[in-house]
Amino acid sequence: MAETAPRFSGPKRVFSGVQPTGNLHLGNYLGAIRKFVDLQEDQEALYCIVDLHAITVAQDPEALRAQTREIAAAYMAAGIDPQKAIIFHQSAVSAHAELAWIFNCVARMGWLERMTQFKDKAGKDSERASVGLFDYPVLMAADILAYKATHVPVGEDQKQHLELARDIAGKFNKDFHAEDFFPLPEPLIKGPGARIMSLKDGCAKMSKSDPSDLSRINLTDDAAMIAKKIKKAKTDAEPVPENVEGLKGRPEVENLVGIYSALSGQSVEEVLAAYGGQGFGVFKPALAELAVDKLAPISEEMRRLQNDPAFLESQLEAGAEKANAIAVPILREVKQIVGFVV
Ligand code: AQP
Repeated sequence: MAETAPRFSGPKRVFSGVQPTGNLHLGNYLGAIRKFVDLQEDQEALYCIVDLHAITVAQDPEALRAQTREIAAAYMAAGIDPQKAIIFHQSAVSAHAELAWIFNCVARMGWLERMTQFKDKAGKDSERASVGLFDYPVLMAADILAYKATHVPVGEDQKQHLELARDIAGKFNKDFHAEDFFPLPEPLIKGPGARIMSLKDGCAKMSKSDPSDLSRINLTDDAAMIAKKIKKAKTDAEPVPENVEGLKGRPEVENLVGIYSALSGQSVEEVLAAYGGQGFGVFKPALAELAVDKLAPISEEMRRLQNDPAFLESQLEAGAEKANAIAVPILREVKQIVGFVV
């Protein structure tokens, strides 16, 4: 479905977001936030805290506000510099919701019915899921295209939603004879950490909503908790394999080796060369030490920043002003193209 040859001639611009739904974990960090930090250096980048997405499932209002500040703290603690990248919360820029409505009238029901994340999240009781949860990918397309963003760093789980955003952009351009008005945004998924799995089940992704806290490493976990979770992580009776072939059929082991690789910057082959043939009694403590080494400075800085909610909110407000300055003129053009009186 997605068109492949973007001829969009606007600037390269990065957009991505994280939901303020609590339990920010290692998968969110390695799959998304860490990439955000690298990308802020070379081009304009907007990093959103997608609170409109968060309310597609029930949220406690006070917790939602605190979690929004928590993501802002995590962004900055991980190394996103608000002087280089725009950090803001989605509900502060009304263009997201306005453009989503217009895109609702562009996207087709059949496209949304194919989205696997809705099926996973709504489960068997999809009749009782919110309309917002079903419509989530359309809002995501609006998030990206409200800024004519060209590149979107996300984890593997968002691939299908990105394809839908490309389809919506392409259909809008075609339906309104506005050739190349919207770019067809490129997903930036590849690289270590694109799909971190649960510590309890190597076939399920590490997730905020997993009822077992032992399934994930939270960015707020202290050193003792990280060590405990890695010690209790599911493995098998065999030692660490000596080559990549030996990871086949051992998803939990593959996940732990992948986490070591993503955190250390070593290739999987290098990790296996160092630990192949050794038991998990050796590998797990080494992984725990590495994880603590990389994550402790982030969680410490997050705690420090979270003690100053006024500072975090002032950063979000300043970011929202910059985001609005980009989105408002784009939305005005969209309204003109669609035929609204502007
Ligand atoms: N396990 C993961 N491995 C790699 N990347 C991941 N991401 C999420 N889980 C993994 C990426 O993190 C970014 C922010 O995700 P989100 O907050 O929008 O929510 P999500 O994708 O729904 O992630 P969760 O944490 O798993 O939440 P629940 O439990 O609600 O489904 C995205 O770029 C995502 O790809």
